[in-house]
Amino acid sequence: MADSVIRSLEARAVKVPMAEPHRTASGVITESPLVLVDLLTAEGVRGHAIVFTYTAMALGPVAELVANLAPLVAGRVLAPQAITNELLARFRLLGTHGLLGMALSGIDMALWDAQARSTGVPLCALMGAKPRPVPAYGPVGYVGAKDSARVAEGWAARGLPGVKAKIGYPDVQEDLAVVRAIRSAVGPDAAILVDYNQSLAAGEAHRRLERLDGEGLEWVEEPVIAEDYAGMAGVARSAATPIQAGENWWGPLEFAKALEAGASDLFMPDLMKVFGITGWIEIAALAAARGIPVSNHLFPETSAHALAATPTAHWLEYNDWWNPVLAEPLALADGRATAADRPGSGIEWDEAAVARFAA
Ligand code: SMN
Ligand code: MG
Repeated sequence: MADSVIRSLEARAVKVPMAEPHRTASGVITESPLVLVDLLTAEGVRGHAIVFTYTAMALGPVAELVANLAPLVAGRVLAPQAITNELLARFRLLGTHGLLGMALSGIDMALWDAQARSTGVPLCALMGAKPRPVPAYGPVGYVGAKDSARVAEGWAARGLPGVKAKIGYPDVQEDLAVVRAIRSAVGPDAAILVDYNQSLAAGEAHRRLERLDGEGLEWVEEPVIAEDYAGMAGVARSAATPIQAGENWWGPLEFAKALEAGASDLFMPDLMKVFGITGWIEIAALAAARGIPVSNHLFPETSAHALAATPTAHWLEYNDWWNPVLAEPLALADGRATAADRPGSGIEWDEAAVARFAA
């Protein structure tokens, strides 16, 4: 089969409105600023990917970064892992964390999508796997006990076996009240996960985890600053509840550092921060070697493929924020998410919506 050659790479900026702001202890997401990455091969095959910039302040710069990187990719033979690793090496002096890392990760996801489409297989098949159902949990924002229970009840009514609540209220009593209100709403068998979004100092984290340990939680996520491997490891050692982290670790090397430090019991890479599928594959292998359960952070459509190819796949974080610009969002059935069994990652734009939300 002749090699595919990349013809072009384009970036479009959109702002997708949210039904309601997503509050966390470390800030509020009021809309989804997205860079839509489109790669076209000489054979007319397209690869699509999303970069989520969290704030509109970063939207223009990331879109421009992707556009500025296009000449480094156009004309190249479509070889996702080789291209990503060459681009990472090319930017050693600048450093590949932050906005550049996000742009490179988005390009990587588009490269893998295009390769899967040109091969005529689902993305996970390129990774050696078949689509398979992964248990999914739904998000609950930092909205107090009553509304947290209401939102959790909504996810349970949709058949999801888990919910994740954002906590880190001024007093640990409020954290406990939220957890207990959700438990009353979802019943004894559902999984309750909580997320501090890096909001606690290590000492406070120890104190709060002691109070939470009796609540039967599935995990406590990012209790302290993500880069504080030693602080996180101290909390992980003393807490009975598993510690979860990873959405803010950049690439496989930071997961290796976290592993060496014993920083977390569980891993949850964010495809947009680990250099896409290329980085995820390395992290999945590291986790498999040590038996560390792996979940995703956001990017549900592409993460469903990545998790299908992850030996220690744990939970899929479901999120529907970007569904308005997707022609076929990730489907849920019986509380599980299964990667789209068609060529590529499953990412297809709803072009009318993309035009409507153009930034
Ligand atoms: C989160 C934070 C910010 C935006 C989306 C999601 C959260 C999570 O940390 O784990 O889902
Ligand atoms: Mg989180």
